[in-house]
This record gives sequence, C-alpha cells and structure tokens, in this order.
Amino acid sequence: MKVIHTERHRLRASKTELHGGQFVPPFECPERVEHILAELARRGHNDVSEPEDFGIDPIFRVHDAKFVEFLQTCWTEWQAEGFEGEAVATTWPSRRMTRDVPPKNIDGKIGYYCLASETSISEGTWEAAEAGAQVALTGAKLIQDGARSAFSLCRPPGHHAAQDMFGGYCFLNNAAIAAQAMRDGGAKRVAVLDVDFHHGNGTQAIFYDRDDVLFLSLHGDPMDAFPYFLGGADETGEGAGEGYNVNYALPPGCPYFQWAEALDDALGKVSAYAPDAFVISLGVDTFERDPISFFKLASDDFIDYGARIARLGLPTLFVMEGGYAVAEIGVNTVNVLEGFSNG
Ligand code: Q9C
Ligand code: ZN
Repeated sequence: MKVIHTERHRLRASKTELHGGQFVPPFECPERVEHILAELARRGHNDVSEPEDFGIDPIFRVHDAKFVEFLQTCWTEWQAEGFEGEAVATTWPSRRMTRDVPPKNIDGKIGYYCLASETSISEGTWEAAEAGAQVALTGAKLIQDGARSAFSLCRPPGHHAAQDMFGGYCFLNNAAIAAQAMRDGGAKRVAVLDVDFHHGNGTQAIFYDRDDVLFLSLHGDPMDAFPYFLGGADETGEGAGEGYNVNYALPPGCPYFQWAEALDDALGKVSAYAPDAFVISLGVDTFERDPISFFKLASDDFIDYGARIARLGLPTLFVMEGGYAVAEIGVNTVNVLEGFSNG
C-alpha cells in the first residue's frame, strides 16, 4: 500500500495543551508520526512518497474562506497583540451569546473559530495543517487513479475540524477534503467511516445535509467522552442528508466484540450504499492503553478489523487521525493496514 507523508507535519509542534487545569506537553505530538514510519519500515512498507501540491482550492471546497484566513493569520496576530504564550481561546459564542459575528481582536476571533481550548495555535500550525491536507488529497488522487488502497499519514489530525471550527487537535478536515475531492473528481458517492475513538463531529457537520457522502462514526458516547456535544445515535442527517449520518455511541470499557458488532453494522450500511470510494478516518485511540480514551481494543484486534474493512472490496483511503499511546501507535496503525492488505 502506498503511504503519503511529509516532514512538514513537524511544523505542528505546540508546546502546550490545557489538560486538567494545567498546561502539559500535547498528547498530539510529532513523535506519533515517527513511530508509525518506523513500524512501516520495520515491516517492509517502503512505498512512501511526498504529497503533490493541489493548491488551496480543494481546501475551500470544505472550509469557509474566513476560517482559513484566520488559521493563516492567527499566530501573527496573536504575537502582534503582545501575548507571550501560545494562542489559546478563552471566550466563546456560547448559548445566549451567539451574534455570529467574528470579532476583530484576535483574542475574540480565536474563540469564535475554536471548539475546545486544549488546542493551542503556535508558529507553523497553519503550514503543517495545509501540508496535511495535501497528504490527504494525494491519497484521494491515488484512489481516483485506480489504486485499491492508500494511506495518507496526515498530521495534525482533522476529523474534529468543521467548516469554520478548529479544536480537538484538528485544524483542517483532511478526510472531508479527500472525500470532497473524490466527489469533484467524478465519484458519485463516497462513504466516510470514522473509527477514531472520538466522534468525528467536524466530518459530520460538513456532510450533514448531503446524501452524496455517507458518514458513519464509532466512538465513545458523548455523554462520557469528548467532544461531548455531538455524536448521539439520534443525529441522522437533515434535509437531503436525512438517513446519511450514522453514529454508534459506545460505552466506557467497550470491549472489541461489542465494537466489532457496531463495525459490522456500519460496514453493512456502507455496502448497501455502494459508494465509488471509501475513506477511513483512522484513529487508533481505541487502543486499551490509550491515555485519553476508554475502549479496550488490543493490538491484534486492529488486524482483525482491517480485514473486515477489506471484505467490502471498495477502493479505500486510510487517513490518519488520533492515537496517543505513542509507543504502540505504529504497531496498531500498521496492523490495520496489513489486516486490510492481507484480508
Ligand atoms: N486533555 C483526536 O483524536 N480532549 N482528537 C483532550 C485530554 C480532546 C482528540 C482531553 C481530545 C481530542 C483527533
Ligand atoms: Zn481521537
């Protein structure tokens, strides 16, 4: 399987994450990719290439122009304000404060576009996010050109980012940008299955009123897990998209057999939808020793579910999302890819 990767992911290297009332080194760190690359190499997956440059237009197909401009200028404006730390949102257009106007001041503007304050913006964040989107787009092109599968080793991740929101370690929605590019390239229907531990709220929001992209997500029940305010089974889409959004909200401690039951149900729906292409938002934070998640998947389970995904026989693009058990992230990720390739 071809792997797309760029060193530019390293430009996303913020020093702070607000966690439990303290600033800690971020869980979402550059070392994650190093571990995945090392495991790919160790197991003979040497077909690793640089992304092509598709420019900014395919990003605008998913994200609002003003939001993109905010990401591009946030760090400069934050520094110009005289702030000494990384850019962190502290004020939101919350309930009963929703005038829906982006403020001029960066301290207000960052709150307008932010969904969760654990994610600091720092120097290089935009450049890394933009490069990550190109990694996703390059994978989408490989699938369009006839590959059975490809792995876009995106970092930073993307699935929490909506049209005009960043947070949950995400800035641009790589999987959504890839799915949209596939549609624009001629695919009639695309299915996106999100197996990251967290609900893919951004991807859901982007495609919520559409029937040309089926979105399904298996995740920790939002009553118990980030992003808390979206991801319920009753969110089924709206307008033309009614019935084309499927959420599996799973409980704390969820063992593999229960997770796999939900996966099989989701795969049945994907099969019935008969998409031209399949995008997997691949987070491996479902792992039993993930530091911020509560599912109980063991490393071998990742091989098993990779094989189940392969049985659909669809052209499949894997897009990297989360996974924070850094020492095991490589094994778990490559297990999915090999399970798929051998399955
Ligand atoms: N401080 C992805 O997996 N909550 N994002 C942080 C720990 C945010 C996860 C809790 C988790 C975001 C792509
Ligand atoms: Zn996650």
